[in-house]
Amino acid sequence: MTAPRRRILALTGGVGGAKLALGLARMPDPGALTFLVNTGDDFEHLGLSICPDIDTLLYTLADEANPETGWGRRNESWRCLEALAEMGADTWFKLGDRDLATHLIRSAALRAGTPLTAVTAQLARALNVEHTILPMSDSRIATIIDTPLGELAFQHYFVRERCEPKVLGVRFEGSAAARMPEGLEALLADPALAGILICPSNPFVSIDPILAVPGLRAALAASNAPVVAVSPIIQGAAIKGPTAKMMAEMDVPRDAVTVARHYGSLLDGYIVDTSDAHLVAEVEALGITAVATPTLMLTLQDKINLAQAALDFLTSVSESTAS
Ligand code: FO1
Repeated sequence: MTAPRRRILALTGGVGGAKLALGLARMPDPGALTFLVNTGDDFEHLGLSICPDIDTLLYTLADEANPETGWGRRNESWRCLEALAEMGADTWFKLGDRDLATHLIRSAALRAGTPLTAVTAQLARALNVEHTILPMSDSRIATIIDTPLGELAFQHYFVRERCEPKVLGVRFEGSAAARMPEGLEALLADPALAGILICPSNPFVSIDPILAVPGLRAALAASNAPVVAVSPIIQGAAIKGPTAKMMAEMDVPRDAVTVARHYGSLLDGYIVDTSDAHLVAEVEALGITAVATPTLMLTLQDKINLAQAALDFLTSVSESTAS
């Protein structure tokens, strides 16, 4: 009898998370990967249902992502956006012509009553993505950012206002009534699940919305598989996006330790960048096993190396908790 395929669950949102996701998928022996993806960024725009983090991951894994931006599709054209501008419509959110195909397919399917999980699986098949992409919920959850301008829906804060307003608070509208996606509980109970990885995504607006789905954080913590996070902060700065700016606005120290403290007891292990190796002891003082390894992902090989290091670390954390 052959052994069941090793399974890994990775929580991700945004471009930083998708980089590690690609590294995992391109390892020589990735096993069966499931990505649990933030949908708090989703919104309705020009009548279309847009799921930016799902699409960033789909396109990245399909080798379809725009290499300059990390979001949207490669070989893109912008004729529709140009026509929208000529007709005086909103163009602050840039939808390319090829990207529009995804939004049209998704919007029609959702309108016909197909759950987001099923539409996402359909899009993954269409783009030849073999790994499983699970939205964090089939229910609608919207990340709302409280700012001096008032409450802003996530894309209005992130893209339209370019993350400039000070963040006074974050809430996840609809999360109290949301349910975990089908299949997640079975995965968490599967003995073949070797580990749970939290990608170096923004903890406050990419990972927290996932953990806010009722029962989800507790289910991850209760799983026999170890939970390991990769720090999105290197030497006090985020590689991309507003993580460090948000930390300054929240008045918390802008370093990798703060992120480990934020995830707290959920974590069995934590990975910091080699340049932050001096923080390992501080993380371990929180009761979390920590390791330092290169986490900056500039090339595909960097991504694969970090994925391999994360899986090796998951194995060693799992062996030390079992002994
Ligand atoms: N990000 C931008 O900064 N500007 C855009 O115009 C923009 C358009 C866009 C279209 C489709 C899509 O799937 C993503 C898009 N993003 C854009 C990225 C996205 O809004 C953010 O990176 C995420 O929501 C943050 O994780």
